[in-house]
Amino acid sequence: MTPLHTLPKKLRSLLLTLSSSAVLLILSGAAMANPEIEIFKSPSCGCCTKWADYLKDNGFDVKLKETENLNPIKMSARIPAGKGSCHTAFIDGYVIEGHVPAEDIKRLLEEKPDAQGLTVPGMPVGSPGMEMGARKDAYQVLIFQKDGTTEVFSEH
Ligand SMILES: [Cu+2]
Repeated sequence: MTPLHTLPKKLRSLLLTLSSSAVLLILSGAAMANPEIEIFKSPSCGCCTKWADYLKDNGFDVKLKETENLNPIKMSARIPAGKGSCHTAFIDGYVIEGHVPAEDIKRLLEEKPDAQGLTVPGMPVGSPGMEMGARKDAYQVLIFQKDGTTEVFSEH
């Protein structure tokens, strides 16, 4: 290979420009990588695993954490009383509780509202990971604050 310093000056600066734009491309690729979501579930929870697989299929980088006792995690996540579900997840500083659709998580990450997170209380049949044949119950995604107040984020 020709040593760089023996190349004509113009060609040399062109090569340097090209390599620095390659570095920029790599860096912007990293910024656009799949968002990482950390999901806490009990080892026996099947619908939690189905929701995790659904998120993988929708472009999330899923890190599954299994624990027998989710209570301390739900406490620290400040899930509003009576509005909890089976699994608790964390993404980009937000809490995602229960069977929240991927589109709502993506909207949350885009809009970045001042909030603690999203929850789908209970486990509505027909929500992602809770598929049971053709049955699909209507449900709401709630956005909640640290103080436990909630508002409707979306309806499905
Ligand atoms: Cu569930």
